[in-house]
Amino acid sequence: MISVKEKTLAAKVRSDFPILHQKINGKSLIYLDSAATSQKPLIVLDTLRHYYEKDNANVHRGAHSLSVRATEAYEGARDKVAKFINSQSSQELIFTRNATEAINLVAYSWGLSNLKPGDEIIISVMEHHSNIVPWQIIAKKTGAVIKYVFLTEQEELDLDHFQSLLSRKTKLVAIVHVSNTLGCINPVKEITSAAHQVGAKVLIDACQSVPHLSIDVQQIGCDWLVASGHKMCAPTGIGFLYGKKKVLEEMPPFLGGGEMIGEVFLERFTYGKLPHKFEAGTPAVGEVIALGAAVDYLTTIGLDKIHLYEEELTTYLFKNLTEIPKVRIYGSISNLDGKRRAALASFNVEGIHGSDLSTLLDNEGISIRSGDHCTQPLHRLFNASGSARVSLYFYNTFEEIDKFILALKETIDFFTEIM
Ligand code: C6P
Repeated sequence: MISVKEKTLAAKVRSDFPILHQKINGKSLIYLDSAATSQKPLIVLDTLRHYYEKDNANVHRGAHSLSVRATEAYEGARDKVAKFINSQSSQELIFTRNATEAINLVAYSWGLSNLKPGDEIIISVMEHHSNIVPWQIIAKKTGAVIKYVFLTEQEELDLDHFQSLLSRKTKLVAIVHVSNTLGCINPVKEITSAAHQVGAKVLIDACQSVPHLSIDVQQIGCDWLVASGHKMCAPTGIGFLYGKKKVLEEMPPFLGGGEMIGEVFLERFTYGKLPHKFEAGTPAVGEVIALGAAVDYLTTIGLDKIHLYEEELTTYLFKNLTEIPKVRIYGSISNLDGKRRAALASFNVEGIHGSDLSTLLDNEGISIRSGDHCTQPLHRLFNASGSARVSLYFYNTFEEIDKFILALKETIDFFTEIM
């Protein structure tokens, strides 16, 4: 099935992604691993190259022309990203290496100076290790206690359980917006408002939502939101932390060094204003500017258009995947209209290891992920050491899904024969 809509979006954008037009093991590449990292459009690659060819200089440091140009482009990118998530001000947007570093920034800066023994941190069992391990480290250092929100029988976030965990002891709720393994879209606005009612702060891990959904931090109301550029068409090595201005102002710096200071004396220092207070050292200037180009690119296509198209792809993927015997999909499959499911499916096939599946599909030019997707506690709940995962983006086509489904069926048949 090739939809008419496919001709107007995937077909239109595919020429923007040179990497997609190559053979892998003699077959046309079908890239179904965008949740791990997305591919990059030409405009992003060109922006990076242009920066290093024409504008390369350190930022905020020199009065010479190149430094002025680099600084303007760097701060211009901050404005673009801030606008992209509807932040009130660019001062609320801190560049980090990735989402992981952004969560660690909040954990070490806010967590260490605000949490005390007996305080509670609520996270969920579906969190990525990046939103578990930093809190375990901080809980150990401060004596705070971690409470985990469990899943419903439908394998979605159990909101009743979440409500029951909330109390005046809750100081922080840190929740993933879109699970990278279950694919569910969690109701972050409602979660934020419930957490605020007991006086807790809220951090949203938006790594898997910012690339696919229109995000409005003011509407969500969260105190912090984190994402990685490499999942949203930008290069690796760049991510961001959004924080409410008042909350960021009250937090001490995370790293010390150049850029983040006001004045330095032999015995003490003062720190600079937002956002620079949290950006110690020379930043990833080219990557930031390229992230700005990625945001322009996504905005020009339109996040609503991307989301609608991905909903259709997701519905089509699930319709086909659920018909294959022996396939166990993780996460709710009762919302197949795509509305509460992101464009990914983690699954296991009875009797076949996920990494064998991935290797055999790679022989057909199809890239899917296998492993624990950095959600070991979640996989443990399912008694699985890992799973295979297909994840889509707006450059994927219905035809690619057809080829993946066919190759998967053939792989299962092959294993059934030799077993
Ligand atoms: N998930 C995946 O294949 P970093 O590594 O900092 O860019 O992103 C960490 C991260 C945090 N939260 C969620 C929900 C994520 O999905 C990820 C990255 C990749 O699913 C790599 S494990």
